[in-house]
Amino acid sequence: MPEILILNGPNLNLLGEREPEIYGRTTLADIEDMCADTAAEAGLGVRCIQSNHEGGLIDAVHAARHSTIGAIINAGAYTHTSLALHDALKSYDHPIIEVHLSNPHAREAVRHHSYLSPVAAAVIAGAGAQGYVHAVEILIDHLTNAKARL
Ligand code: CA2
Repeated sequence: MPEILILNGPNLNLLGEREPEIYGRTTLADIEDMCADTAAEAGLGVRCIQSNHEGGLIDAVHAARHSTIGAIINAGAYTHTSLALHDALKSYDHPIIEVHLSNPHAREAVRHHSYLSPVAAAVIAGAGAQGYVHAVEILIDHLTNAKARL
């Protein structure tokens, strides 16, 4: 079964435990299950990886280059700092959907720039956990209609 990469960055393992007023009460395991259910409807599997380390995220992207067909990424705070993750994603030749639980543009100025957005086919922000499900749907649409869009 073809797989999509669901990649989550630093501190997102704490979802549901801390700061529910910003990030909601849904755990990362719940989000991964929701993504798996939506992907399965399209005959796709998911590979879910969370890392608190920049290099761990980069290694996950490299490992997925030839074994996944698209990616959903919430790089957490590395979104706003990591040129290295940007470079790794540039070498990933499949559609990427960037997701944020909150809307970084409605928060501090330091969160307004994303190193990921230039390499993303779409960005979803502020839709909470449901944003990941939308991201899977959008990724499936990109994979299905890629030829028609050219
Ligand atoms: O809104 C998002 O999804 C973010 O990517 C979350 C990052 C933040 O740095 C970005 O600006 C926007 C932070 C993730 C922290 O996750 C936590 C989860 C539970 C409790 C505490 C932090």
